[in-house]
Amino acid sequence: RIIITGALGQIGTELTLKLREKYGDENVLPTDIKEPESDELKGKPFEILDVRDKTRMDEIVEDFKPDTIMHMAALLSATCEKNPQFAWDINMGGLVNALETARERDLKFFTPSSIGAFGPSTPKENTPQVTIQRPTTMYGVNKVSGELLCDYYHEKFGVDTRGVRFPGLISHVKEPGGGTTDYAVEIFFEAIRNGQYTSFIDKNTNMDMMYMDDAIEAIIKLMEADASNLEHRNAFNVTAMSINPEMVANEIKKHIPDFKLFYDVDPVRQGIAESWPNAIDATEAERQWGFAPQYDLEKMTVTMLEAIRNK
Ligand code: VAH
Repeated sequence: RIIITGALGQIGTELTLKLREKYGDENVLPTDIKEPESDELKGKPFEILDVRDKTRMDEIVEDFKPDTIMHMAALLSATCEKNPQFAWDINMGGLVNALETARERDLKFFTPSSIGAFGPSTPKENTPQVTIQRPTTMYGVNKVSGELLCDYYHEKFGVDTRGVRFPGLISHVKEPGGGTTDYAVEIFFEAIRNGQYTSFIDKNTNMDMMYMDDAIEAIIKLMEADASNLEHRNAFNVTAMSINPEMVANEIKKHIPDFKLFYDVDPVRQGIAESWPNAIDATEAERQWGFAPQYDLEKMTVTMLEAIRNK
């Protein structure tokens, strides 16, 4: 039985749908700070929860009696730079409450880290699983602190904590909000709606990305992996492709030949992007728990354009 925080977020939405399908509606309790709007989430078990409210978290967990908590509630990189103190409050306050709940009730624990946990002094190509992590964004400080705290809860209290460092995630069910990699989602929606897109990230900026189906599969695969195989825990490098705006535009043009890509670079998000790796190495995740993404840029583009057309 799984409780999810941040269940209305970009990952949380599809994670909820997939887990319900896999384990049954009655075994999955999505929570978030507001009621669901989409029909798919309405009418089934759901609870309002602000992850800063430990008392409420305890009440919900006492009632639902999960064996696993998937802590997805967090603010993304660009949002964190706008209000770093609030970001610390949500991202770290929420994480501590979720970890304490897992410790007190012996729950299995998942929370995502990010390529944002790396900084300018991290090797940019084939970024190793174990390497220097001195991020220069509040989001990155939250993510690297979160990784260390999750490892601490495992070593000190025996909590079964597991995590992945997600790249930019591309989805059409729920669009992201406040991320640096959001250009790679917006470009597909704009291509269908307007036949053009103005990118806030510059043309030769390479970042790791992954299609959402591969991200959800990775979470499930990691959580079902035999703990004795895990030499790392928080958090595994995972990625499916390293791309830049020009590469996405060229792939879109195979389907929409007149598509036009323009640039209006946002210095804040460009600065964040340039502090991150260009391409990380996911071989440890592949080796230790069988991580195997199915979508490359070509397949993701076909899938995104078709899904958005049908929306
Ligand atoms: C962000 N989508 O842009 C998130 C993610 C690696 C990027 O952490 O902040």
